[in-house]
Amino acid sequence: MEPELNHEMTQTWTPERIETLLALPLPELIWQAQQVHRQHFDPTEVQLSSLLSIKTGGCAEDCGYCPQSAHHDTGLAAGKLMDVDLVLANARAAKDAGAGRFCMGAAWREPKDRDLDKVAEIVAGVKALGLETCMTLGMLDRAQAQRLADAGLDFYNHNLDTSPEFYGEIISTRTYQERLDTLDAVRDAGLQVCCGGIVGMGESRRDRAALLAQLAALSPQPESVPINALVRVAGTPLEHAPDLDPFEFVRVVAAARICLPKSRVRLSAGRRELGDGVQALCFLAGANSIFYGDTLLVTGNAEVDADRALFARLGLHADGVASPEAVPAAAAPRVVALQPAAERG
Ligand code: SAM
Ligand code: DTB
Ligand code: SF4
Repeated sequence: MEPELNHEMTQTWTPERIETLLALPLPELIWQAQQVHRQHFDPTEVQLSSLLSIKTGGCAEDCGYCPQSAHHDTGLAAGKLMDVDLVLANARAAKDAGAGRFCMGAAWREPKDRDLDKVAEIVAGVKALGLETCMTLGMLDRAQAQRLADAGLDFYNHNLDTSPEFYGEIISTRTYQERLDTLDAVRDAGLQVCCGGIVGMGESRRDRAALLAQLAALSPQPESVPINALVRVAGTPLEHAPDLDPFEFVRVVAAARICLPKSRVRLSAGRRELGDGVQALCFLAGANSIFYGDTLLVTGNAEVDADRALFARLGLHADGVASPEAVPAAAAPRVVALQPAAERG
């Protein structure tokens, strides 16, 4: 018997409703997600975003998962805001490898106004290469969000990370409401919103449902929804978080697809560790975006060559590219420059 599909947008996605979805037998859940996915997207098409850390480490916030927090000893040296030329060299390499969007992250609680001059220059340069631009710089006030919009930025990433109830177990230096306020400022400035969370921090299924309910309640819903699997980094408080059942991750992706029907649902951190089989299930469950490139911000990612092989094996193609054969043949390497020790800190 065919399961009933009854997901009118008018119904509110409460945590209870989403928890019921998460508890469905996996074939039912994936079938429902596939039907929603096909209403809005080509199921063989995946959007590729590449990441670059433009200001690494030394962050004042105490996010329990994050290798870049100054509160945790992860052995990561803090750097300064990267020079425009080096950012552009990395953006060019990402474009040559086939990325459509370039996402730049800074380990800041919030940017200082003077930092935004250089950030605006970076946005203009990356856009001029023909890439979509995304920044994730921490909290913004309304004037800062407007400044980024005026600079031509396309997307701002700011994650809710988990449920309001579990949030205080993970972060003490800022509130959930502050995250929501930044998201409001970003949306009101006319920027597109990228907002998601992390699975595998020891939260319950109910917390996962409550996170998705928060994301689904954003109005309009975020254009991009990164679903991260926790990367357990030595020296962080979550170093010993319990193993995440990969099928639970697939369930979260499927439920995200159902309650965020028009959003790009992105397989984000932890994708390499999921392996090819689980990633394939995630694509079947409605994921249609990945972080693409050999590194995330500071930790490793699935390798570009492995992704290209996986896409070819699954018959997937990149956003804007007609077939797997049309993806550029050789991936350009990441451009790295070590900062002299004197400039660190
Ligand atoms: N500082 C800014 C902020 O917190 O919004 C931007 C950068 S921050 C690294 C961006 C996001 O990366 C976090 O919100 C979190 O969802 C994700 N993240 C950080 N460390 C992670 C980890 N170890 N595993 C999975 N996701 C992680
Ligand atoms: C998101 O949701 N995940 C990305 C991006 N947005 C900025 C970051 C993942 C970070 C993983 C750990 C690291 O390399 O720092
Ligand atoms: Fe890491 Fe961002 Fe939290 Fe800073 S605010 S510790 S960079 S997740």
